[in-house]
Parts: sequence; C-alpha cells; structure tokens
Amino acid sequence: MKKHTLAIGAFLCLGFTACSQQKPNIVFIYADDLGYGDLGCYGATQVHTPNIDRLSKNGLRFTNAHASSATCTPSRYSILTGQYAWRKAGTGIAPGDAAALIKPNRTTWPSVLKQAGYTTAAIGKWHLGLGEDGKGPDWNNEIKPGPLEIGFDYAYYMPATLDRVPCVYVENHRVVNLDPADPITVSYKNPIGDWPTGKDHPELLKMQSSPGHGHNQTIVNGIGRIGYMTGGKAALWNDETIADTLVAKTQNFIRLHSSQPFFVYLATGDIHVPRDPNNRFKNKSGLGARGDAILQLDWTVGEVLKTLDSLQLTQNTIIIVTSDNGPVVDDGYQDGSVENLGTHKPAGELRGGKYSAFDAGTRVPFIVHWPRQVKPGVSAALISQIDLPISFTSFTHQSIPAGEMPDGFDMTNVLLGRSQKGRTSVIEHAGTLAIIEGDWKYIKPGKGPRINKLVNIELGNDEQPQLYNLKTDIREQHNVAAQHPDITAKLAASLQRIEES
Ligand code: NG6
Ligand code: CA
Repeated sequence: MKKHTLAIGAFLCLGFTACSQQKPNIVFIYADDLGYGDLGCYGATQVHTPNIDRLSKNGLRFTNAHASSATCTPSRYSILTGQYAWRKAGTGIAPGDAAALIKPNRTTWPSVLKQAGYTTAAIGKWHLGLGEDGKGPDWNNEIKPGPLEIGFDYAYYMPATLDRVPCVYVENHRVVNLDPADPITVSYKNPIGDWPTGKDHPELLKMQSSPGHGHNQTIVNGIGRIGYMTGGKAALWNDETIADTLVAKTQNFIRLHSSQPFFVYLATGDIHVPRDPNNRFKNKSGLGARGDAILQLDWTVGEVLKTLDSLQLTQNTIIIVTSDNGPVVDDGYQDGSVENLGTHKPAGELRGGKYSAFDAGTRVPFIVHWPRQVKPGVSAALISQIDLPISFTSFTHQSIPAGEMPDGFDMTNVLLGRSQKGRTSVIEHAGTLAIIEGDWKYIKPGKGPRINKLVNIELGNDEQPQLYNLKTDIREQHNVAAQHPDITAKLAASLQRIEES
C-alpha cells in the first residue's frame, strides 16, 4: 500500500522516517537586549556587524517581528511555551535563585523537536528559574528541574543574567568546576560570607555601578552584582571569555550531532550588562562597551556559521537571529556606553526601548537564513517570537495536546518567505499591554510611570488610552485616540478578548 505522503518544508518524501536525513537543523540565536537599530542590516552605520549582515543579505529580514515582552524572562517563557507570559503570575524578571518557571513535561519548543527526532541543546543565558517550587536551585547538588526537564537533551548555561549571582556555569544538572570543599551560598536578601561588595568597596570595581541601580552587592571579577554569593571560587565564570565559552560549547554540540538533525537554542550573554567583552573587542567599536559587545555578538554568529560551513551543514540549517527585548544603554553600570553613543541609535527610528510599551520595547531584529529553502528578501509581515514553537510543531508534523501553545500561530509559510500574510494582531507586553492590529497600535491606559529615569527610557504608560497609526507614525509621536474613538474601542475590545481567552 502507498504510504502517506508528506510535503511540507524541505520534506517531500514517503513516510516520515525516510525523510529524517533531510530534516533541516535549527540554530536559534537569541541576543540579549539587542535593539532594532543595532545592526548594519537594520540601518546602523556606527557599528559594524558583517556576519549578521551577511545572514540577512542571504536570508529573510523581518521588519515587524516582535519579542512577546519588553524584558527577558517573560519573552523567554513565551518563546519556549507558546503561551503569553502575562497569563501566568511570577514570570517577570526572575531573581537568580527563582524556582523553575516552566514545569517539567510541559510541551515546549524543544520537547516537540525532540519528539520529531531532533537532538536539542540550550546554551547560554537561561533566566527561567531552576529547581522545585518553594525550594529553588540547590547549587551544590543536582539542579533540577531545569532545561533538561523541559525538552533539552543538553544544557550549558548561565542560570540568570550576567549581573546576577551566582556567576557560574551549569552543565546539565551540575555547576561546572565546583569544588565540593567550597560550596556555593547565595542570598538575594542578606549579605552572606566575607566577599567584598560594590557598596563597601567601590575601589575594587573595574566598572562602577550606575547611581541608583544597585548592582553593588557581591563583587565577582571586579564587577558588583545583584545578589550576594560566597563559595564556588573555582567555578566562577570569567566575564571576558563567556562568548568564547558559549561558541566552543555550541561548536562541540554541532560537531557531535552533525549526522542527526539538531536544534540549538543559543542565548548569548551579549549585549546585556555587565558588558565586559574579550580584549579582542574592547575599545574596538568606538561606542563604548555596548558597541564592543555588539562586535562580540556578531563574531559569535560568524563563528557558528563557520562551523556549519566547515561541516557543510549551512545549506540545510535554519538559522534564526533575534533579540529577547529592545535596547537599553545604561542598565546598571558606567561602562562608557552613554558617553560614547554618538549618533548611533540602538532603537533605530522607534520610540522607547527595553521595558517599554512603545515599539522599541519589543520590535526587534529577526532574520531567518536557510539557503536551501528561504529566498533572500525583506518581509514586513507581522510576526511574534511566540509563533516559533507552534510553527516548528507544524513544520515537523508533530501533534501536541489541545490547549498547549495557545498564543502562537502557525507562521511557517511566513517564516520561510512563502507568504507575507502575517498575524492580524499581536500583543506587546511591558508591564502594561499594547496591541498592534493592522496599521494601528493601542496601548492600554495604566498608572505606571511615564519614564524609567534610571535607564532613561519612556515606558509608554499613560492614564489615557493611546492610539498610534504605525503606518504614518512609526515613531508613535501622535496619540490619535481622541480623533478615532471607534478604532480605539475596536482595538481595546480585541485586546480584552485575547486577555480573557
Ligand atoms: C533589572 C536590572 C537590570 C537588568 C534587568 C534584567 C536593576 C535596577 N536593573 O531589574 O540591570 O538585570 O533587570 O534584564 O536591578 S533582562 O534583559 O534579563 O530582562
Ligand atoms: Ca534581555
């Protein structure tokens, strides 16, 4: 009897197993705090990103792609689960000792790919909590649940952000290089141990924390962090070699699994604070540490590409490069980024930045590169990162339990450039919620501050409803809610419907 014929994506073959050799690998590179205007291919002229620009030139560059939130933890929660983070309490920026936010056995982007026969890896920044509810991570023993419990076969990661303790790598379930005689203790409440803090010993710092930001608790590698730690000396990471380490781990994983389909979720430390790139990049951009970190990010992408090239895997690997939220220049350290910004515009022409309901909070670079299938070009289709899990579920012909990944849409054809018909609407989350529908954007009224003075970013909060026509006013300068009460009401109703669904 003739077997069922599958004809999606790269697969045109009889039966699923016969196609397995052709399944494209997937390398997802998630930059941290990279803005819409930070790459040459998105208009930057003051910083050079040749590797990412090459991907863009030979791939599909999206101009209206969104992270689901304007900060890290909720964006990452959404991209792995396909559920808007604001539906679930406790998914805001996670402290470094938070318990695992995504529960074991939940259907996730990696778990579906694993089911489809992929070997999966999470390398880089985690920031989605670790360990059991009510307990959190046990740094000196098995750290779980974590990435391995939600679908990753391999994980090598920084637990939270680079500015939070503990400053150690975890490989699968264990802190790397931990000496059992020197156990790690972490507290986000009280000082512990006798390691100096930035507050008491600013003379020991290689970069001062910005006034009012904190970042002045335990000093690790000359950098004041958020939170207190002691112990684990042999396990401490070196900030200047984080990018090198993540590249090496990625290369190893790819080499080891080059004969089977693989999925790498590579979440870079760049360009989040503290920005302490390798000497190869220090003072090379002329834009201060933030620009130097962009150079390091671009190098990272280049190295991954080289590895794929050397293994002749580039043709059949889908590479996606994007960012978890918009840009911020001073997010806690005086690293020269403000003084040296010059004419560089991290958000391009957009208003706001990280933390903001204005578009720069969530509209981010998004590039898809797959020479075998994706024609080079530019797509203005509206998409969200939250669409990735369900799109790859469809792409790999997997089925998932009803109700999982509720907020994503199957955007396979859009991601592969076969269609420009993106979503009809998307929600942007930054404390308050906003919705884009067609040319219009509505920001729900809220009492939050208009500006986050610490980071000097307009948050988009207003007690009045806001309506912008993004087609004629991409900079969100003219609130036309009063002139268009009908459109305002329509978008408010759409947002409410999605919120209540
Ligand atoms: C903020 C930190 C900021 C950064 C951010 C998380 C302060 C004043 N600021 O709370 O430095 O760590 O959290 O960034 O503590 S994110 O990209 O992981 O969301
Ligand atoms: Ca971030």
